[in-house]
Amino acid sequence: MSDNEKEENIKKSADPASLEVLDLAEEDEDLQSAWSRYDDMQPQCQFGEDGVCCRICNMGPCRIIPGKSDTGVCGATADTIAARNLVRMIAAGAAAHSDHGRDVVHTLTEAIEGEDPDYEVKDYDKLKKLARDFGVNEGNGKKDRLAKEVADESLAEFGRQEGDITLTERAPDERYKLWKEEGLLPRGIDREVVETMHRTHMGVDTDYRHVLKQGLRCALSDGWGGTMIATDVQDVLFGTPEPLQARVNLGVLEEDAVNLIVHGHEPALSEVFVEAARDPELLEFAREKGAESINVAGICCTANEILMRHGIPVAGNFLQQELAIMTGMVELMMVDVQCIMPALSDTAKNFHTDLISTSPKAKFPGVEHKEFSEKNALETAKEIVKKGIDNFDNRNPEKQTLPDQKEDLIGGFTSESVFDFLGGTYRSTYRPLNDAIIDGRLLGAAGVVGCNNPDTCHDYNHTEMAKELIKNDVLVVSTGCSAIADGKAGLMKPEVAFDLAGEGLEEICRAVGIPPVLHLGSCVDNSRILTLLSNMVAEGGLGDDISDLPVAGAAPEWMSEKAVSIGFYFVASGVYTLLNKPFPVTGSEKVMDYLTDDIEDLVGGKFAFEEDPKKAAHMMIDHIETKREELGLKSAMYAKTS
Ligand code: BF8
Ligand code: SF4
Repeated sequence: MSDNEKEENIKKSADPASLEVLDLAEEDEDLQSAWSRYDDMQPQCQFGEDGVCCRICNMGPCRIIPGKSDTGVCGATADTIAARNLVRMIAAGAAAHSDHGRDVVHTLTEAIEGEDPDYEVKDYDKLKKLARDFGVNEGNGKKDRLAKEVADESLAEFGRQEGDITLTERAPDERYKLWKEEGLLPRGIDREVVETMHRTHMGVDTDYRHVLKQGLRCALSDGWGGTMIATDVQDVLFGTPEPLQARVNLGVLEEDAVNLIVHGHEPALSEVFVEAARDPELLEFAREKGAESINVAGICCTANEILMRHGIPVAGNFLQQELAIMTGMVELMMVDVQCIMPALSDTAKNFHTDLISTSPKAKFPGVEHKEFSEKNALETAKEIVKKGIDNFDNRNPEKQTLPDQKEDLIGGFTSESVFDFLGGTYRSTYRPLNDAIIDGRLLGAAGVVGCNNPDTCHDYNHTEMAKELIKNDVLVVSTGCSAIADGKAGLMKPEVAFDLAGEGLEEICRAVGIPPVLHLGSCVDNSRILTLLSNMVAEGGLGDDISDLPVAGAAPEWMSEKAVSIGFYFVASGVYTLLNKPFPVTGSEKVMDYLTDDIEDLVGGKFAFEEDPKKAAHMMIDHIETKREELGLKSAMYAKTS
């Protein structure tokens, strides 16, 4: 590969391990990657990018060309078309998270009824807390009775026809009141998704503001509904994470071990997969095959789930899924749902890797399917592990590339555990966090979350934004692929605060031993951030609503429809939310204005778009400072750095 080509690759990823594999991959003309396919896709369709292409009925497809075809055949304007397309993205994102949540509730139900022998309630305290939130009387009954009632209540949230979903009551009173007054309180999750699809059918809801308002309500049913249920019930079933140490990046793959990768989102199978990989008989089988051990590592949010609860190493984030296979070191990759590139099938054919799909909801052409059922989870997991071990001696030494890079991190923070730390061991309290913000030691807090996208240098926006924020005494919490990016960049080690954090944040990290960037989990764990924000308001001294808090959110490399739903539920909860690239609605000035301006009058949060991560961080910092001023807080204790 020429120096020029290497130079070009540097623009593709900020992660040296990824570049090492990418450089080699580009020398092999049989190999493609998301980056090469992205290049092949240029120029991308401008109508699609602007959101002014409509194909929801067969009079179309219609596309808006100002001065030529200003409306679709039915008369729909660019505003209507862009708004409809966008809220359909929200509905799909909300559906993905919430269907995940529903499956977890099913697992809980079956576990209690004895149908899923491999699962049990691991966190009884969390169960009791959830029971209180659902108004289930704890009584002095048995754990199983309580779990059954909580599971029934959780399931009812999906289909509730009238009245709002229960967990919205976790929001501050002011926020709940606002949602109620504005007609934004979400009813059952399924109902909001279905109604969004109905309203965006040909010839139904065409006032763009009205359409977008339904988008906000639908997103709220995700954030405070399906997503929150997913997190909480996973904690009940698999245990609430506690801070722990782990490692991240492709270098976690091991030369002498059978490397098995779990990729996707739902932890039900990966939890038992981890257990299966520790089975003495399977370890013995691995040794017979010439391996020293069995190494399970994760990709994407499944990785975050088992990292948070077991310290299982993370091989990489979204754009590293193909690269992991290209190392030639992976015996087997097991996938379930969401963010799985169909291209994996072709990539795997070039290597010895066995690719196995497991979800009844997702099959991939050319990929072996081994359907997972909670009823025989451990058995299925063992079969898959065995298959991976059996593949160990098929490794081709000529096709191996093992980057060294692996970084230590502390993960496993939750809205509960962070502040057990900050608040001392006696009771969980947000007082020290709020006080640190009030006295100006901390400027505020930011959630930086979301995907990778080959349209942006991989990991660069996440890590540069996080660095700029911590330098200015903004505590960063992170989830999803953003958290993996920060972990790889070493930002989740407590000692990094000494070099990179501002003085105030450094003092806090030093005193309590936390990193300046906190790993809060997977994408459904964005609900932990909603809880955290509500708890900050409840602790007092920082206003009465989430929109009063000196905080901001960002998804600086966003890609998926889930990210659209997440962005909307944060804005609908009152959070200023920054994305690198706008939603595909730029063909409608009115929709753009609504999202970046008018929406603030409705919900107190709004969107902003900026591609440069440093500039974007400063927009977030400016917003945080405005909120500080509005609250009458002292100026920051330490000077701002630009
Ligand atoms: O749910 S951050 S690329 S892996 S969508 Fe996907 Fe985006 Fe990663 Fe997790 Ni979330
Ligand atoms: Fe065209 Fe209207 Fe049909 Fe959309 S709904 S495809 S704009 S005719």
